[in-house]
Amino acid sequence: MRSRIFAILLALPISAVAGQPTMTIEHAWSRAAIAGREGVIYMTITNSGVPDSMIGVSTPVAATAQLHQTINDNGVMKMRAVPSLAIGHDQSVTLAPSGYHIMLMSLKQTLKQGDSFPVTVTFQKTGTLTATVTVEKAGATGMAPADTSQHMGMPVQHEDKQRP
Ligand SMILES: [Cu+2]
Repeated sequence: MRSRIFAILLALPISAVAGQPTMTIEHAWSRAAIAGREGVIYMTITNSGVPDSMIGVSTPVAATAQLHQTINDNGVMKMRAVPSLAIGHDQSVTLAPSGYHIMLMSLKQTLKQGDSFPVTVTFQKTGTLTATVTVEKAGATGMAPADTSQHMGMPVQHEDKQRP
């Protein structure tokens, strides 16, 4: 009896002892992109547990995945890598165009509209969480039906690429 209880406790991540999962990922989506190029993932993360931080991300479809933030630097949209993203108790954070996003560098495969692939997000306290990403069409904004021309034409630069 004692060993059985012990085994059950071992099988549960600490955050799940209370019952419900405390960190959830919803509406994880990407855009169609070509192998070798860059891709992107957006999602909504909701935290019903203790304050936590997203500290890492990985996916089998890209050599490197990084959390990025798009910033407006005197009218020029730029992207920069950010080491972590804090998500408070009962807080929901949406990674969306023009804000936070997961940047995929050197895609290992072409992402076609309708495809899906896994992404694993690491949180400081909750640990890892894997979600399924759905590939939408190139230029998709994640908002139903929207004019994408403005986003498409926006000059977006990687800050790190401008430095020697
Ligand atoms: Cu980026």
